[in-house]
Amino acid sequence: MTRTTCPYCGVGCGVIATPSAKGVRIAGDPEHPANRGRLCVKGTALGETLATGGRLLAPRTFGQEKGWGETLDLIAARFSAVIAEHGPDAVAFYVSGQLLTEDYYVANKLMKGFIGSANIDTNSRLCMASSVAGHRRAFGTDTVPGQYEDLEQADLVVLVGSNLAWCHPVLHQRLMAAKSARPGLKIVVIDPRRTATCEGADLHLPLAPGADAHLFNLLLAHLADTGRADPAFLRHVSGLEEALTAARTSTPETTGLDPADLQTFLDLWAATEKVVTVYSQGINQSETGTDKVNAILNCHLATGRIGRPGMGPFSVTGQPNAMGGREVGGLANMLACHLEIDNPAHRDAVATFWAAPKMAAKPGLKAVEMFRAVEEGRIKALWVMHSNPAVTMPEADRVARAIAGCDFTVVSDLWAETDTARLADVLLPATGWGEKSGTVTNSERCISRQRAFLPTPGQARPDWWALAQVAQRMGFSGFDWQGPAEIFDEYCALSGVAGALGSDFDISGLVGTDYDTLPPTHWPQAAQKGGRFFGTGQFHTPDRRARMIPVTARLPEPLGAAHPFRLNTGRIRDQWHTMTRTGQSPRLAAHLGEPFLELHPEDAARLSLAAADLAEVTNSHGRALLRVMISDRVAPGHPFAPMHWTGETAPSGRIDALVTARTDPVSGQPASKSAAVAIRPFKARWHGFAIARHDLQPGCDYWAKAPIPGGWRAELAGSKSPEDWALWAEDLMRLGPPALVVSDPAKGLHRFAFFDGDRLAGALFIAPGPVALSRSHLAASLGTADRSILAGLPETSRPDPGPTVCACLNVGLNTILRAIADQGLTSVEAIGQALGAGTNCGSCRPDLATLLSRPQHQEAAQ
Ligand SMILES: Nc1nc2c(c(=O)[nH]1)N[C@H]1C(S)=C(S)[C@@H](COP(=O)(O)OP(=O)(O)OC[C@H]3O[C@@H](n4cnc5c(=O)[nH]c(N)nc54)[C@H](O)[C@@H]3O)O[C@H]1N2
Ligand SMILES: Nc1nc2c(c(=O)[nH]1)N[C@H]1C(S)=C(S)[C@@H](COP(=O)(O)OP(=O)(O)OC[C@H]3O[C@@H](n4cnc5c(=O)[nH]c(N)nc54)[C@H](O)[C@@H]3O)O[C@H]1N2
Ligand code: SF4
Ligand SMILES: [Mo]
Repeated sequence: MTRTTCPYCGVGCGVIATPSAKGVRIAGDPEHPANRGRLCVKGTALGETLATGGRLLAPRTFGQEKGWGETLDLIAARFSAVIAEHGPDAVAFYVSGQLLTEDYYVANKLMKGFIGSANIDTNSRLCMASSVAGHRRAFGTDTVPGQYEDLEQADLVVLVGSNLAWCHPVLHQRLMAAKSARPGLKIVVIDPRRTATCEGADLHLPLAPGADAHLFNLLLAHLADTGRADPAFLRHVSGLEEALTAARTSTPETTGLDPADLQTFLDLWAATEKVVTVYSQGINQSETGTDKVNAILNCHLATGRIGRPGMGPFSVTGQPNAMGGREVGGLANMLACHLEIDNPAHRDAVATFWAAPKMAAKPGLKAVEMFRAVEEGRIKALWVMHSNPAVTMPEADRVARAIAGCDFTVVSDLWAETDTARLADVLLPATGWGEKSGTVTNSERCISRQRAFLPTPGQARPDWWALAQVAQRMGFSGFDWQGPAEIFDEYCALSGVAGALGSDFDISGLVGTDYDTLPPTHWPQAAQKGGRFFGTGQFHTPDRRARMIPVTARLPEPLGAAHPFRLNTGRIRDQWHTMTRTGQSPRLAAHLGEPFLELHPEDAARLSLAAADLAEVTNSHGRALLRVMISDRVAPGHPFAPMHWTGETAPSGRIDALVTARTDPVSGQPASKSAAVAIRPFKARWHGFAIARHDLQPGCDYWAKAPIPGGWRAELAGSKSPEDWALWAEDLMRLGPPALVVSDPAKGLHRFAFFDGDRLAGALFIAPGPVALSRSHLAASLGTADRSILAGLPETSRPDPGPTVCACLNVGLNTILRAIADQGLTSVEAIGQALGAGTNCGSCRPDLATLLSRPQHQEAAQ
């Protein structure tokens, strides 16, 4: 049994992993302070994502497997040659908030201290950059003041631009548990969309997209007008008057909110001292993200509601080591340990500590600029590590073309087939979660160990090792660590240097610590009892005062007639980003198995789109085909689509092809939630659904695939019908001729079943409209001797469970709706008792609450 940390979200839950002959048993660590034994569904399913079949197991150079030595020599030589000819700024690293701190440290040291450029940026630019910039403007450093406990101790928790129930599920469960123990704890959700997080909330404010800074400006003015400003705390703060003057330019109409709801919110916030404002991508991923952050911070600073139990602004981090990356200086405009690249004293101190021959003297290119420089040939050698930018960067098609056109690209990943890996000249096989060791820092500044408990597959190597080897081969010294413990030690020592310069990030007390047994450790260590910042001022600005920032709020650019919809994007409960790991689990794919467009009923009617039709979404730089899901949870004109599908899983569902590359001017963070798009029905001649024992590689206009137990399922559609459906089916299935065929060409209906002996090995269903058959029933037939399959309906003895709601116990929507109706269930607990749903990890409890509150839900065939 090994204690480690979950590799997904920034909650940073402790996991106990126990490998056995049957696979790895995963449990929540009862001793970890973040989760105390809880896990969400993604954490629970970790054991299902550790198979090494299909992994990249050896380095590949221009498509050929090569040894590590030769490959590392090549990388060092190519990077050195580019630097010699074009200077250090002609190379770049694009890294990730999922790297371990030790990997990050090495990448940063190599680029900023030895190559002499700061062209290292991270996917955190797409994620946390606006929070970082907002913190630095207000506090002087990128310091998160609070901790998780504050959500439990507050009397009001405001969740703004955060779908906490789906994206930080264990923290959300902690909040809900606190609320049920103390119903006086109020929760307000501010999100244009009515998300699962709204289920447990007292108030949902469906504000106009991008209007957050207006809302918090109105709040600031209201706080001042109702005498809530705290004169004692304001001695530690400057800029109140200027911030108020700017705030008073915002008007209630700009928020699009019901005036009574708006007033309720203003009064509640004003009257509640213990208030925590949690914010995430609805705030950060915006052209005005930094201003939105400061508009929130202003309200906490004016009232002194910061750094004390149960109060403060709280930017929750997305990735497992987003916070660690910020601490270690992973962004192009930062140095390690909260030191600043623009500050000569900071630069000199780090250069001396590293014995760096060529310290970068200016900030490097931020993600969007970096890929533009790649496109324009200014960057000639690029190393992408632990990220899939060909999918997740805005204007993703353009980014993919830029990477393909780069003179020399290295990609370190677990897989050779990701959309980005396919474009690389050199592929390096990385060790993954469970195979490697290091540390991560979660949203509340808790440093936790990830520990290896699996053998290293093939020739995979940790990311830090590949970086250190290249550094040595480029002739640099100071990269000869024997393992992550030594790197961590060096990093802790560097933080002592930073501490001496006044940085708050000083973990030098951990120098020489027993790395193997390092327990979850909050910093600042000195504040073990409190673990919070700024309760008594002491900001990291020259005058030690926080700065309130005047925010002149701006709404996003109005939409033009050509692209009249504003596309919101984000996450779904059971998938992680580009699904390279979660996408292997049938259990996780059962929740939402296809890219979709959540569209308001009025928009759908206007566009003549019915539920389950395909919509074609376009703008000047992208196109996507998405399954229509009609729902009044989104506002008219403001549809939502998930970010998870890729060239591997649904090539026409890559949503970032449509996302705008416009960025916040301060943070450089792109506005991933507000692309202007046009929508029209996709005129499919035929729709299809397939199941097969083997991976499917359909070649039609639209397809999306997902794993099912013992095989794959795929949704299909095309604008042209093949001449011979039987041949097409054979080509798709690669299982010989079909054993059963049902065909009615006049109606456009064709069904084929393929058997291996008496076992069903594949089936294809073609119809002129969306295929209305029970997906779960068909998936369950794979591998059985069921020859009634082409009827496509569940046998009466086996009612169709419908799409999965509870992924842990595999309970479907129809089963739950029937039980609610038949047994008169009225609470989430009662559903749990009747069906087990929601009783394991609890991630689906908000979804169960939705079903209870909306009994008019139709049974669904999925
Ligand atoms: N299941 C799952 N969990 C994850 C991840 C995952 O891939 N899957 N990824 C992790 C990562 S890296 C991150 S960064 C976090 C992200 O966690 P969140 O930020 O909570 O997730 P998102 O779905 O990106 O967006 C949050 C909400 O912002 C809303 N929004 C859009 N525009 C606006 C606006 O103008 N104002 C306001 N107030 N809200 C708006 C959206 O409707 C959406 O519900 O999740 C982490 N957790
Ligand atoms: N439209 C839209 N786009 C978005 C967002 C959004 O809300 N909307 N959110 C943005 C945000 S907040 C984020 S954080 C990004 C996330 O975007 P990415 O980081 O690009 O997405 P991932 O799928 O997490 O990519 C991680 C890659 O690392 C690989 N990998 C896994 N383990 C290891 C390892 O140990 N070592 C190495 N070297 N590789 C490994 C995985 O196989 C995968 O290919 O997406 C951003 N893009
Ligand atoms: S909430 Fe879920 S995904 Fe996030 S760290 Fe915990 S178990 Fe992992
Ligand atoms: Mo993120």
